[in-house]
Amino acid sequence: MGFLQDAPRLAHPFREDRVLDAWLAHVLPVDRLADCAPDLDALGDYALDAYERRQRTPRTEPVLTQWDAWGARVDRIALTPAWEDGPHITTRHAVLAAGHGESPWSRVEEFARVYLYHPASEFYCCPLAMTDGAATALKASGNQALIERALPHFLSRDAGSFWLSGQWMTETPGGSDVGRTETIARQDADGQWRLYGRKWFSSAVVGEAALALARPEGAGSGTSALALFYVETKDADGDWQGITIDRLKKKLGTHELPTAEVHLDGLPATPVGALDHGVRQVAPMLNVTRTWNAVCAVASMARAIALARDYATRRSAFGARLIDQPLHARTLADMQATFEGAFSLAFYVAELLGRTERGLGAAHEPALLRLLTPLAKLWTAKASIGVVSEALECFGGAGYIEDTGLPQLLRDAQVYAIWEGTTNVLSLDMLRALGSNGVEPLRAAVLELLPAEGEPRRTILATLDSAETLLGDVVGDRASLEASARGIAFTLARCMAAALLVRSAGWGDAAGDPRPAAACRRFMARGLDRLALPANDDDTLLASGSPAT
Ligand code: MFK
Repeated sequence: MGFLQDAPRLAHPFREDRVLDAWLAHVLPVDRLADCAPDLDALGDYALDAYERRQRTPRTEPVLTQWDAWGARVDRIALTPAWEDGPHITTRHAVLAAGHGESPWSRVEEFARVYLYHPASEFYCCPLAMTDGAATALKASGNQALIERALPHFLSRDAGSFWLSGQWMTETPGGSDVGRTETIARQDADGQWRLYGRKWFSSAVVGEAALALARPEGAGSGTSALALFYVETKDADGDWQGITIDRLKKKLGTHELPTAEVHLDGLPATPVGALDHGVRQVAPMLNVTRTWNAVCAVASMARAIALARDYATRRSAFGARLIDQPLHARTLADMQATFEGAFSLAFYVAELLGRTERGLGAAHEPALLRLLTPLAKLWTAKASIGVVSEALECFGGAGYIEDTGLPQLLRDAQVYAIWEGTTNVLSLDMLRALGSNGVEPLRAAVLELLPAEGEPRRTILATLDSAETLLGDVVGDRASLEASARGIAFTLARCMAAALLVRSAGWGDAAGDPRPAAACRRFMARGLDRLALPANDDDTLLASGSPAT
């Protein structure tokens, strides 16, 4: 046997993550950190074990069995081992329960757990996110009967009583345009609401409950006429009630996640609130799942970089280890700087969410949270795809080989930019969120984070000014405003991330660690301004696929 390449090894995801470590040390009081550290350490152990197990065992996927041997319709889904583990590991370490405690740090403590667990979860984090979102939306609804019925299950610390919830919105006519929902809600003779229709992407069909949008029979068209319903998927005997599973989706990635197409035929349903404005009622759920999306995107980046960094110390080419080669080191440094910016923004949103939910934030923080949630979601998703793709390249040909487990990272990362709203839909949501306050809440947050003078402050504020000027120029012309939205979104996200990196650089300097300041310098050196041109005729000309005339 000739030369054999050492495989990359994964460092302990909790004990050896300096970025998470520094953030926790600065945003959590000492006693809160001491309380949650054992859970974080255990989730890091779990992730490490799962990674090592994955190197030895072949992947499995969920399997749907629609009929039993005797012809009965059963719609049973066999899950992967990691999914079977999901309820046990997440309730034992209070992943969801942590987020719904009384303290302003609850969300910080929750999302640190999510970050560590996600890369091992095989996307069990997807229905977990929706369960968290459902708990949040039910609390916001004030529907006491549903809160008492569902929340003890959703937030349980015991796998035996834990329930997952879905978020059933997507239908064939409306993925983004949910206002085109065709599912009908009809009251039967006993006054029980029942749902009839087809949900086209159900990522938590194995869940015990769901929040579903439907149009009450006779209601008008469009978004405002939709109602939000709470449903339970099985009856008291454990049989599906008014649900058939048509098939599991074949997807680019997230293969372990049993995404289903389902038919609803008389599924009993309870209105969450008034029988209209269902999207408004489900919005707290969307904003929570979008925060999960951002944290999970960042977790995928962390995993890809950790493997690429380790591999760079084991692989030599042209007489030197990769890590000692200037261009490879620069590539890793760029990935790390992007990751640190994305981490800072995603976790700042978690900080804000915890404070705001408990009414403890500064006056500008609710509007800031509303604005930063779509920005964090859309920008971390795109950053994750870029960083994970670059990480695969760091392995050369091995990065393209299935049984290294690396290609799966890239396939899975692609989903972050699509589900929970595409980059463009989230950019338009940013316009909605800018509302009457514009960029002022973001400017206030940036000013709070930055020292009174210095180059980062000048650059960040000048870039914010440019974004504001462009917004002012296009605000009266809807086409130009929409065409500019993505560029404005990326620019605002980068400004906020840069200000947070300045804060981390200060923490690093105080601790004698020069790396956070280096990440800040590198991030800013890659520029903050991503402003695009206003809409112009070239968009229409170039987007058209018509034959040349
Ligand atoms: C491991 C990773 C974790 C994450 C996993 C999660 C996986 C989940 C898989 C899925 O379910 S993917 C499906 C997700 N689908 C979407 O995200 C839908 C994308 N479309 C949108 O986001 C649209 O913007 C939306 C359907 C929400 C609204 O479009 P419309 O029909 O143009 O609604 P409109 O009239 O602008 O808004 C209706 C109301 O909702 C308004 O309030 P009012 O009634 O008071 O005027 C809006 O202000 C409000 N609203 C909309 N988005 C909001 C919001 N309020 C707060 N926050 C928001 N984000």
